[in-house]
Amino acid sequence: MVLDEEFYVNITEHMQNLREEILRRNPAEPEFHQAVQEVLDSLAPVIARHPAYARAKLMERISEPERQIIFRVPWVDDAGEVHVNRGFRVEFSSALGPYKGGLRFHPSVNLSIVKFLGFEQVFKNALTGLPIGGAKGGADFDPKGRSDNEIMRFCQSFMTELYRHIGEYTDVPAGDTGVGLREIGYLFGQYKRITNRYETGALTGKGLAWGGARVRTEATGYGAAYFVAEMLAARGDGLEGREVIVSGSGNVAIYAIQKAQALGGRVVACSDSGGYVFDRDGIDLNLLRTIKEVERGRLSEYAERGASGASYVAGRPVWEVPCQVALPCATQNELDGDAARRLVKLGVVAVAEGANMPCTPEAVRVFREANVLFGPGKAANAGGVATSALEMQQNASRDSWTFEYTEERLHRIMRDIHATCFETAAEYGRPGDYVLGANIAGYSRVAEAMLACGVI
Ligand code: NDP
Ligand code: 2IT
Repeated sequence: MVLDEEFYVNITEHMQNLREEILRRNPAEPEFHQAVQEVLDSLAPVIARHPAYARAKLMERISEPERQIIFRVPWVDDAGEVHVNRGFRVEFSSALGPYKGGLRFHPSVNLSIVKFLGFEQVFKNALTGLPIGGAKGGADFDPKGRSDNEIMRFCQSFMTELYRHIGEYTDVPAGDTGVGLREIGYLFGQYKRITNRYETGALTGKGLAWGGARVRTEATGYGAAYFVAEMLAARGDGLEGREVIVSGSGNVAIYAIQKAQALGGRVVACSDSGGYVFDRDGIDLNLLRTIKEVERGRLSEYAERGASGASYVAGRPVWEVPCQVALPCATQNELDGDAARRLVKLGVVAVAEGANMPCTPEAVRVFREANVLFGPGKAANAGGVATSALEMQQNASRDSWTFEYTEERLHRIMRDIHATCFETAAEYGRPGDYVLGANIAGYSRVAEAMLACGVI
């Protein structure tokens, strides 16, 4: 279809007005603005092809959550002191399935953070091709230094409100930063007790003995490593022999390291909020897992107990370590324009976001201009939620799949997501632009479902 210039001018104006309206109606939410802006920047060509999307005001509707829940979470610490935190669940879109997305416990959590994560989740979940809508939640609770009993009481109080909003067909939370197997266990226990239902499909990321699925723990990190391998393969390249750095040392980082190593990469550094470890012999995954997963310790201990090739650099970001592949797997906006320029200078050829929105818009621009392969989070880290959807399938059929079968499903999903983003970018005249490809492909799936269901 040939489009005249006037039509394009109208679309650009429409997008500009929309952006201003979203900023005006959601003041003081910088992370949400950033996530919306990135999607809007990609959509002009798809709206040009489908004017019905604009007439139906789809983007106006998608950027307004279907429901936002904010609640008080009171709890008592081990010393008997009362604390009050704020809980959130933002149910963004049920166009493709029940609301689905993680819960984050971190002191930085606020409405802007939960909304940016929920908004991203809508498109990410659409990209998986599985029947899941988008949501996110959490609390401004800091689990660091808290005892198991304190964590349990907090989770029970959180679920005492949340339970009325979730369910197998309604909204299915999972983990995110600060919420792992332990927390999901306490949350599931309280849900079960209040509802008197053994409803495994109401939460994902559960333990194997109580309705959990194999590979869910590993899925986000494995998926990110698969995604970067796919991007490299599309350029006739691979991870074999490449030096890799990973930020973070939590759930996503640990399994991104494991799979990157399995695919032949040499992972030489990882980090936490205090600094980074550089290990010229390659990160010792067993040691890292012992410190982080078993002992819940700090990364600084790695160098003290690691082999002679390791050093801990306090107070500095990991992005000063030379590498060809970088996997940011910690948190939003952790890699800025300066860090991106440094990485480009040091020889980076591929970046895939294991975390949600870890690269600032300037960093993404720097990578694009330097022709660095860039996999946005909504594609590269979709393996976690995709495997959550596989957990829901197993729960619905009261089945339990093997590790090998589940991992093969995850691998295929990541290959499909890569192909979808790659082909969509090419189709819209921007070959290699995975940001555009992911946004348009995810948006199109949501848009078609919304059109079919009318104005709701
Ligand atoms: P974890 O809580 O397991 O680990 C988070 C890691 O990131 C920790 O090492 C933490 O260090 C580090 N970190 C957090 N904030 C900062 C910061 N400001 N600067 C440097 N390091 C920081 O979380 P996950 O691994 O589950 O999540 C990491 C990212 O991946 C998040 O963006 C999350 O939204 C995203 N994600 C997670 C999925 C999942 O299935 N878990 C799925 C898809 C995306 P410290 O211990 O010092 O705080
Ligand atoms: O950001 C994410 O995709 C997650 N935290 C996982 C969500 C899920 O429902 O598994």
